[in-house]
Amino acid sequence: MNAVAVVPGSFDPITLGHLDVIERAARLFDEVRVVVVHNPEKPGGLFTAEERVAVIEKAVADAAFAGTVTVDSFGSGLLADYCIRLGAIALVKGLRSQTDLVYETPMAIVNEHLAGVETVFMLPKPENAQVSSTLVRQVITLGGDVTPYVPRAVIEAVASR
Ligand code: COD
Repeated sequence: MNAVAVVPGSFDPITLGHLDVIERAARLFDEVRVVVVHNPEKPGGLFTAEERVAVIEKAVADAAFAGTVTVDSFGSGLLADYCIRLGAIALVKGLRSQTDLVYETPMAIVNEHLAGVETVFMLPKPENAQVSSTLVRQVITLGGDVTPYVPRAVIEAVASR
């Protein structure tokens, strides 16, 4: 069996916390599809969906696990349907806090119900536990250095603006 997992997120922008989850998913599954999903609770954004995909592709290519990871974007519709179309058996998500757990639990239950897709939760490494795209966007907008929190591809994308 070719075990395929989906790692969904807003990824605006991808952080070292996200990249760690993607790398660990790539160790567990034969194929990993990272999907930029439009989150209606997070309108606007620093990067467009196309820019986020390009930055993730660059960050993954720079990493050793690039071979089994592909990147896509998904504008509207159910993530469960996307998983069915892809033949994915699992969603992989990061769980940093009780807030994440409260947000993710109903979605995990519904996705299992709609598509038979399991949600695998990964706890962050301690150094990434407080890292969020929201924090990174704030620091970028205010002209600060986000090098400790993001892959080099994000730094390059910010510099090229
Ligand atoms: N370390 C580890 N994990 C992290 C870190 C970190 N530092 N930062 C974020 N994460 C995890 C998050 O907990 C999340 O699991 C994932 O990475 C993505 O995070 P974000 O912030 O980029 O993306 P979100 O939280 O805006 O993405 C939410 C989704 C769009 C994935 C979510 O809303 C979803 O699954 N939507 C599906 C839409 C759908 O089908 N709805 C129907 C009901 S289920």
